Amino acid sequence: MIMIYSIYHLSLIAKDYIHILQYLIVDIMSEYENMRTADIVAEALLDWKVDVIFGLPGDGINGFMEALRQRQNKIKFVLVRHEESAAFMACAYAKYTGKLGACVATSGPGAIHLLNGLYDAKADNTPVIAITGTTYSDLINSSYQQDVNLLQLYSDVAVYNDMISVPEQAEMAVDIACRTALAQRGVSHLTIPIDIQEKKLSGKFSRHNVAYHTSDVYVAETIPSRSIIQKAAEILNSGSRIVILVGQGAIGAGDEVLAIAERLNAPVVKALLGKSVIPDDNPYSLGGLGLLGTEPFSDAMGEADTLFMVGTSFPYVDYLPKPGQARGIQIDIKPEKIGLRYPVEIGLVGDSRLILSALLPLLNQKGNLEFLKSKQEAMKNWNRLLSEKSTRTDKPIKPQVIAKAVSDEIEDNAIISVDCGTNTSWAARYIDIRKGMKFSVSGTLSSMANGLPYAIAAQIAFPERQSIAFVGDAGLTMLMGEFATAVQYNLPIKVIVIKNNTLGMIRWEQMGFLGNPEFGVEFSPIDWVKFAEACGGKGYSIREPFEVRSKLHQGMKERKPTIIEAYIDPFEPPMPPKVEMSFVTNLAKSFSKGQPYSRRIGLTLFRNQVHTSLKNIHSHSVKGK
Ligand SMILES: Cc1ncc(C[n+]2csc(CCOP(=O)(O)OP(=O)(O)O)c2C)c(N)n1
Ligand SMILES: [Mg+2]
Repeated sequence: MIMIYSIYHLSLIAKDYIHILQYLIVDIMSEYENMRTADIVAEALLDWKVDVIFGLPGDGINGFMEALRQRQNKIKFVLVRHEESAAFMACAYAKYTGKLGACVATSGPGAIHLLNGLYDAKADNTPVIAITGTTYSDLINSSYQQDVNLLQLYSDVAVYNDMISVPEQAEMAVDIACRTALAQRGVSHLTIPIDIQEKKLSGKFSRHNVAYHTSDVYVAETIPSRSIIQKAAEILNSGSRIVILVGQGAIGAGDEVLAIAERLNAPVVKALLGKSVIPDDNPYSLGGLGLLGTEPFSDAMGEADTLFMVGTSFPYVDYLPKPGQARGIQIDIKPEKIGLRYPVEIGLVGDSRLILSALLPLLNQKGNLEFLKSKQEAMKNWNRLLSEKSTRTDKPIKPQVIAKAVSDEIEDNAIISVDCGTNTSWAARYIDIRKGMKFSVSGTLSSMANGLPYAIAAQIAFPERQSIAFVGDAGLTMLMGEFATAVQYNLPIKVIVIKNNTLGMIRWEQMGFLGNPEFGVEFSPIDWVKFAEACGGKGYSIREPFEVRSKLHQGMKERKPTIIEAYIDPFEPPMPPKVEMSFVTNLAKSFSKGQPYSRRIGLTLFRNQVHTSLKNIHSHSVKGK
């Protein structure tokens, strides 16, 4: 008993000695000794290769700003005009580079402004770290100036959400935050009280903490066991009408996707976030799906006996094959996404490129080309229809004409950032992705206003490439101040505005989905040329059909940030690939309830119909000759 007692005590004493020893070692070794919390956070972010941080300071975060000022040759601070943009930029930076995105804002209002952009990152599974300030540690929750409970506010958006309350915690907190954001592909949030940002590390770690016990190592590549891949191969080998659906998670695996498509004679459908996975003119591509998609995709989904999803959780399940119709296989980096949208037999968790490479040798070359050929044929017809719509010479100009001209004008390595609205439909269908291009959008959150901040982030990440924002006028208005940011940083982005002075998409939703007359969708116009010039950039206006190509060409060649506004037909409907009867009856209902402009809308629809029919007659007769 006595012996046990004394051993216990000896061990305690030994532990104390180890602790004292640790303090000594820390004293000798500490790279952070006597450093302010703010500096430790900045150093730790650098260890995670954070090289750009987007934000806007305030007194709640000035201590951290000083840390950034002192490290401006290692970490670039980009000053925005609205914190929401900073979060969008961090998200886009991560999407376009594959790195961790970062943003910073002050306590209270600054942190609140970040949220929408952070939700964009959360919704699209994009790793971002947000650093915010919080009021003085001894005044938290006292209704002090800008005292907002940020931990509570960020609890829904963040996968890791913490307050740094002592300098000794700082490095560990950043390590966990960065690793969690990368591992869970989401948002990490660290908030630091004003006084704590200034507080220096004294090395007085708590009894059970050990300095530097966390690291900045991240292991990302994962691949399932061979037996599971084999099972997936068996299902694919037994399918005869296989459709491959790719999303954002397949970006960078385009060659592997195409190799599998060839082996299986399987057409490839692209969710919008995965538009850049394979080129639009590739014979295996059926373009997009959903409301913004193509008609052939819709037929392919209807006929598929096997659905192979790669890196996508495309939300509109009604556009997928009916449950039970097709055997499902899914690749996703996040296990919780497996089986989320479609019942799958096999879920392959891991890196899509690695898994596809492992899968390919296990797949037999299919002989039957019938399914693929029928869809390729349908795609030719679909492309003829798009070509007919994008070569019209009507005035007002059809938005499709603008999108197609942009597509033809952009460089081979362009990065295209698109906003939310009818502009998304035009970009999805008429801007053709070539190999090497990048493309993104606020996908799952479908927020307006992301286009301009995304394009800025893209240009910062890739100064040598062409960065295009294709946006609506309302979306652009929301964060238009960022055009001045582009001017300030000499970023020669090109912003193409679809100018209809309307919340275009909402007009059609109110009429076509609910059968109501439009309400609250029109706004007074902005002269985007004057605005661009007032900011110090360049502006072009396209009003006439004959000047579409020349003005675009001129605008794209500018070395300054440039806005090209295109006056388009505000009544051109963004039609789904297959028009449902309910859409037509709702439209009629909205007309009967007093929809304004019903005559013009009716006429536009009628003319579109006549135009297509005439073209069809014409092309048939030409074919017949
Ligand atoms: C932040 C935000 N607010 C509202 C919406 C709903 N919404 C979706 S599209 C749209 C209209 C967008 O108008 P505009 O940017 O002019 O594009 P257009 O449809 O005219 O091409 C609105 C209000 C949204 N998606 N995001
Ligand atoms: Mg608009």
